[in-house]
Amino acid sequence: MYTQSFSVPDGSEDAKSVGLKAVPKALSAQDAALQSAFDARIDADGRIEPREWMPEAYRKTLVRQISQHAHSEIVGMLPEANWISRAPSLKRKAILIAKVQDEAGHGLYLYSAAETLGTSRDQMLDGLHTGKAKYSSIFNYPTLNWADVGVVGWLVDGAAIMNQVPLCRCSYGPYARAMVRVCKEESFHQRQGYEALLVMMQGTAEQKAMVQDAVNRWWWKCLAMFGPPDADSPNSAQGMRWGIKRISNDDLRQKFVDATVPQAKVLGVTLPDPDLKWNEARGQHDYGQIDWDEFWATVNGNGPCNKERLGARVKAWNDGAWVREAALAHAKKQQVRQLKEAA
Ligand code: FAQ
Repeated sequence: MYTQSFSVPDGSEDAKSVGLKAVPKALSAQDAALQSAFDARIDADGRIEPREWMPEAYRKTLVRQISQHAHSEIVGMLPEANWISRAPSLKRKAILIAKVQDEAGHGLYLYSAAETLGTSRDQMLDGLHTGKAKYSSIFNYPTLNWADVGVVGWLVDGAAIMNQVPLCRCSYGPYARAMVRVCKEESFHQRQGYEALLVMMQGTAEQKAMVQDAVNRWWWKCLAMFGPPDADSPNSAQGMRWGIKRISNDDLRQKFVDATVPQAKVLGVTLPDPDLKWNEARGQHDYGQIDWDEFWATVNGNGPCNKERLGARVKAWNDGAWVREAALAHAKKQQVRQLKEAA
């Protein structure tokens, strides 16, 4: 019977229906040479550039991760943009406008980086708008008051930086280069959030309570942002092998906890975890259990704001149709004019 598996074409419906694993196609001599040159570059910690040969699975993984990252930046504008009109002063309004604008810029660099892999922006946006593509779980929670805006800056941007600094060393050149600028801007975002909270913590008892309440609501969601535990992370091993991911989900989460505990102390807030304590032997903090059921429910579309967020993005896309049509009509008109002038 084992011979049957060898005669089943790669990935065919027949194979799937009887539960057989697809048999990888043998590489041609030319592909084998390209593959070993690629592997050697990865092993030497080199960069892969858009026009160079790369395995299809590497390309696919990058499109998945970079487009999801871009979608996160774009959807991530929504919870904060809600507060632009309600920011407590002109200064805070100007800072928040700049931050939200930066997130839009990050989304655009990242879509451009993903486009170098041969996937169009329309394809990526279609994935977002039809709910097929993921974006970060964290943006499916509401920003209930002004303290939430500070906490998003401090903790959400703080977690984003922790995850993104290693991506500046990603093996794919355009992604790594985009991340350098993104990280510089995220660093400003994190500081502005922390500073806004420091000011509130010098205010009234009510203001202090607002900050503590916001920290209580966001802390666990930020820990989950780093993705599932390493043992349940299907993409990690290959992502690390390819030099896309440099530090694992759990190791980044631990670094974030260790960096944030002293910041919380300076701020004067408590992190809502009774199990959070310094472990002398490990030289790191122990922390409690993350609610992974809640995380997966949110990732799979059932968080508190998933429908609202996606609805807002689809509406923006539909409302912008006339701008895209006008830009295309203008470009066409210019092309015709240039052709006429050249004739
Ligand atoms: N939310 O096997 P792994 C920001 C999915 S930007 C939703 O571990 P991987 C800036 C994952 O996609 C924040 N889904 O996957 C800002 C995979 O599903 P798939 C975004 C998640 O790729 C701040 C499945 O679970 N940052 O905050 C999440 O090796 C403030 C299994 O997971 C990035 O995207 C999640 N949290 O590792 C903006 C950074 N975690 O695709 C505005 C780049 C996991 O197989 C305001 N991305 N999943 O169907 C990465 O580093 C990685 O993709 C991870 C996931 C670490 C997110």
